[in-house]
Amino acid sequence: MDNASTRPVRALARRAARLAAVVAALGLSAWAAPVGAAPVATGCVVNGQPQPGPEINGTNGDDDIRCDSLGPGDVVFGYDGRDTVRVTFNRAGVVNGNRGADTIRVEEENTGLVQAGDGNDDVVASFNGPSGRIHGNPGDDRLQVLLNEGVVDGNEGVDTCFVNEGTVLNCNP
Ligand SMILES: [Ca+2]
Ligand SMILES: [Ca+2]
Ligand SMILES: [Ca+2]
Repeated sequence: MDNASTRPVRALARRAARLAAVVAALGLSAWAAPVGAAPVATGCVVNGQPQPGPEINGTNGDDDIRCDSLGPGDVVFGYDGRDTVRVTFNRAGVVNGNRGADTIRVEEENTGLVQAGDGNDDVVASFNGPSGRIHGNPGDDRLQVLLNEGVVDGNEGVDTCFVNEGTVLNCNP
């Protein structure tokens, strides 16, 4: 059991080292965005077309939405359909899957709000920070967070949550 319990810690240490390397590569400017700064959505692409933000809009069909980073005031809308939304860093932005069975990935860090919306959604986040909020909303959702310091809420439906730390609400089991 001891070996098993130390394994995630080592994985997290590796991830932290990788995260530090990414932050260093970014020159810290986006990392230390001042309060009240303009939206800083970067690298957002919807179905192959770049979108500048602060609103990143999908369609009522099945969309593929990617963003390198979201900042305060940036909002992603998947709308209807089975959307795939992948965000590397969500720094106080908002990600909405809206209706449909959506797949949402926050690959490095979430300090904003993720709302999967109606439907049976699949959400994975590596790190959910103290201000991070991840909501499954109605439907039978699958929520997975490797390191949670914020809130993960399955809301209505039979939700399956893989979350070890932090606040975990409305998950079964
Ligand atoms: Ca859509
Ligand atoms: Ca959707
Ligand atoms: Ca849902």
